Amino acid sequence: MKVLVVGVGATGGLFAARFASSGHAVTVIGRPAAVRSIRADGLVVEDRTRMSVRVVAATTIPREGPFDLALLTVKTFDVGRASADLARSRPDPLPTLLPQNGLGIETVARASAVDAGWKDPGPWLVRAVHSIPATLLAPGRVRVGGEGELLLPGAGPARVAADRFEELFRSAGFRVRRVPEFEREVWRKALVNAAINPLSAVRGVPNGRLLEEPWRSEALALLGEAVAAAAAAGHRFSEEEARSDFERVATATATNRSSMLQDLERGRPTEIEAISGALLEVGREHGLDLPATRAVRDELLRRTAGRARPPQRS
Ligand code: KPL
Repeated sequence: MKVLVVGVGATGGLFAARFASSGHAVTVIGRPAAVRSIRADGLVVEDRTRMSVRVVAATTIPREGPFDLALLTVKTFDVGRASADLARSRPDPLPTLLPQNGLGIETVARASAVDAGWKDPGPWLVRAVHSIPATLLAPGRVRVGGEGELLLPGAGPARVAADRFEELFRSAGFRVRRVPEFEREVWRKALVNAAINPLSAVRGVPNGRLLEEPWRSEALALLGEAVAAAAAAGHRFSEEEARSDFERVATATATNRSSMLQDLERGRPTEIEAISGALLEVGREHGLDLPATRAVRDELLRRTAGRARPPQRS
């Protein structure tokens, strides 16, 4: 398949490298430093071994050349811009994957694509949830942090487009699961991210350390508040279910530094607003106080001094 990967950070880099090494024709869109490094040395993935694969790299989405599938593997706050850039680059929609953490991603991507000219992107935009940990070592160089899987909608308007992504990811050796009640899975992941990402970032510890005190109690307080916000939004999870999800992900990605910790350490904006900020928004709408979530978000905002941005339309 001809695959366009917009955003070549940890997740985009890993996906693109695995697709290319499975025989797909991959074009990646990234920042100038990543593009320079990929053109010179290939896209490098360090797992148990080190592999370097050749992909086409560019800083802007090419207008020419048909692609079968696109993945927007940019950060939450860049989804609107990337979606608009893609829609401006071709008149007709193509199956486009949105594998970000956080809430409200599809709404932003759809609105930006419509503003940029796509008529009915609904069946083409495929929200995905994944737990495949990766670390960006340097532009164009990624380390795999453990096992994970990709979840795709098993029902709904984007089901047919999701079939194509299932085929692509399976052909590249990823574990894929289709889920009929997909919005619930988006929330399930948001609960885990709400407990792991901001806390691991402000405490500066890898995910597995959150299973130990004193961090465990803090993580469980964040998780409890996220469960309450989810219920207010119509998605019920028992405390036990949410706790076992948190423990499973923290164990499977124990040595991984969460994406938010990586962003904090690299001086980048973080995804705090699409995770904790979105939960606080739900809390406000439903009269719920979420003090632990507010405190960790405020702490992160203090540390990043204006770097965090919510998902926004282009
Ligand atoms: O989604 C993640 C992230 O870091 O953003 C987890 C699953 C917590 C892996 O680190």
